[in-house]
Amino acid sequence: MANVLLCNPMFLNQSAEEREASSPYFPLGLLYLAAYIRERGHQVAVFDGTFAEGEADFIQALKDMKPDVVGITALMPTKDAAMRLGQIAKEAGKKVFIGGPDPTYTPEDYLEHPQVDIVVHHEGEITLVTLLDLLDKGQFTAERLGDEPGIAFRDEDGRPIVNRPRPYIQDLDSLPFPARDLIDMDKYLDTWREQNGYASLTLATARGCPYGCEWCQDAVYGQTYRQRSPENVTAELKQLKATYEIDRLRVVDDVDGIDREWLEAWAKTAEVQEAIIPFEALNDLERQDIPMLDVRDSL
Ligand code: B12
Ligand code: SF4
Repeated sequence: MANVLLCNPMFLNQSAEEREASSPYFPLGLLYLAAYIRERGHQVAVFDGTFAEGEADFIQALKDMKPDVVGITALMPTKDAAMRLGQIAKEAGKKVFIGGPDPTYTPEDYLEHPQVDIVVHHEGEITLVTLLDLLDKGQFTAERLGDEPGIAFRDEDGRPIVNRPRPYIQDLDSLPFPARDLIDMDKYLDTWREQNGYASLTLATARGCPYGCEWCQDAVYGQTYRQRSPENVTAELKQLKATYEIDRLRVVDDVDGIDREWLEAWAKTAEVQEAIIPFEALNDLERQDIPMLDVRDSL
């Protein structure tokens, strides 16, 4: 089975803007991927730049873990750092995969960087595990990659090929909860507490947005709206309450509060199971009738 190091190239100490925002960004996408590939038998660790000193720590992680594959996530503002880590990994002889919102928008741009072997676009879990399985079976060839949805790669002549997106996962309850045990959660929560007076962590209840605004059309989870069941989300809340000292949740869905029945069912299930944690949504909630409301007003 493959040995994988997943990397978050966001170094807090290199970004004054991020430090000012005082809400260190949990690499939730990487934690979903880590949980998914771990469940399928691959070995995985996360290099989280958030509290690292710098690139020397990444070099050390490569030495300690000796991964076959380095998978890096990227947003527009973290692209340069992602490419630097990719370069270091390539020079150390690793296969380099890159994914996340920005590579999804511009896969060709990422393929212009020779250190990138594969761009994974859109939802990542099934695509990543499929690539790792191909590696394990010795089938990681341009011919085989040509059939694989959800990736962009260079063919044997070095031409960029962007394959069609992979169909989305319909049953989100089938996903394991994010592997939060692979990052230093206490450090995140302490930082939140120090800077904001409360500790908050992120949670996703749904993927996609049905509205399709033009500028956002090719987002990671596309023009779909897939919800976890209220029971599945409540089970995660119970796990979070049992494991961490947290005051709030940040719901990081693409769009919030559009399914009133779902919200009511979630509120009821969480109440029955004594799993309520106040939450705040990222969008400015003006729909003040939503149950378990945004907690900002009450503080
Ligand atoms: C929540 C959120 C925030 C929150 C983060 C809260 C927190 N503390 O965690 C806040 C408000 C802080 C924030 C800030 C910003 N955000 Co924001 N944010 C989001 C949002 C709504 C959800 C992100 C999320 O958690 N997704 C859930 C996880 C599970 O999904 P994921 O990370 O995409 O991972 C999946 C795939 O992408 C893929 N994948 C990801 N990485 C990798 C790596 C590999 C190797 C593989 C194989 C696959 C893979 O697999 C994962 C599982 O399917 C997205 C919209 C969206 N849906 O993408 C915008 C979004 C990511 N944000 C965006 C932007 C621009 C920003 C800011 C730059 C805004 C600003 N000007 O300050 C900052 C940058 C923050 C930073 N640290 O770099 C853009 C990015 C655009 C781009 N081209 O990069 C997005 C896409 C919104 C948009 N539509 O424009 N953001
Ligand atoms: S997430 Fe927001 S911007 Fe994107 S399609 Fe949905 S409503 Fe529009």
